[in-house]
Amino acid sequence: MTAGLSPADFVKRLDATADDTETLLAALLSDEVLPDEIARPKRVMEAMRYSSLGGGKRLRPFLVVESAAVFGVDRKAALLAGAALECIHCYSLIHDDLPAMDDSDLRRGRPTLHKVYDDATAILAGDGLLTLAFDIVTRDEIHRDPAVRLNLTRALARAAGIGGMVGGQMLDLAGEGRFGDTGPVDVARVQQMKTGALLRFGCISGAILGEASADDHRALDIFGRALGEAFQIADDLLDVEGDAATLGKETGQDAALGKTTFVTQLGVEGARQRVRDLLAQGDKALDRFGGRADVLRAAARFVAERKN
Ligand code: GRG
Repeated sequence: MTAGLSPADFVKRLDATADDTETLLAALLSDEVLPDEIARPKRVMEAMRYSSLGGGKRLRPFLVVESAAVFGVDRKAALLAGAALECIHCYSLIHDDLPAMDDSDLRRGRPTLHKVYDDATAILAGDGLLTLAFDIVTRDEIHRDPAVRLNLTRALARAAGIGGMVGGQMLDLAGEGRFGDTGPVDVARVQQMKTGALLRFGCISGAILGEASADDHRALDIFGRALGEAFQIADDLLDVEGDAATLGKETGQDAALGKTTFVTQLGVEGARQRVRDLLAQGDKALDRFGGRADVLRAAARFVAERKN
């Protein structure tokens, strides 16, 4: 763990942001109809709350809040941007669990949404969370300057969309051979898009909200990419070595699907070494921020060493 922040202090900070995010999401997902909305149907609202509340590490909101803290951004604004990012993350998990995608029964230690409701409700709950995210990032409370809100909105769209998470999911499905032989899988590229793009957004969002210099923005970009890859390698390692009860989802799924992962490519020891290299890369990028980036450094270690 990084000097200046004990593991216990890090967990306290992570938990505090998770609690604040939970409260905020509960308010954003209330049944109260907003101006220009017509009605919020009970079933879709309940489904959205089922998948967004009461679970998850809230790592992405934490990255938004802590990258924003580097630039002294108002915590309330950062939490709101973090809640938007978490909405997109939760939507991606709902859709990923559907029979047409990964067909998973368990998520965050509970039955998946389509098992509790049905496929149609799960698709609509995911769609609802995705669109709500874009409602949130355009709100005045995010930043007084509409140009900053626009930058944030565009960055979020690019992270979540065809050139980011959605595109990565498409490449991942193709890599499973679902659409015939589409050639060798570029694991690093798939994961950079599918999982890395949202994590990277979490790290650069602070620079956007803080109207950081181009060099500071670039440093967080490098850190965010390293953290994203480390997260995915840790995920691949957990699929091989993790414990289903701690993880809250089935393990061994990659092997069952015959998937190419960082672990199949690098081996377990090679994957661990790559994580160490990525942590060093991330630390180096953060050097310019000194102690202001201690929490981000600790976050990268948490991501690499996580057990769930
Ligand atoms: C359906 C468009 C679409 C995309 C799905 C991200 C994704 C793309 C699918 C998730 C599949 C998966 C389990 C990927 C591994 C990495 C990952 C996103 C793990 C879950 O993230 P955590 O560990 O989860 O941050 P919590 O529950 O803590 O929020």
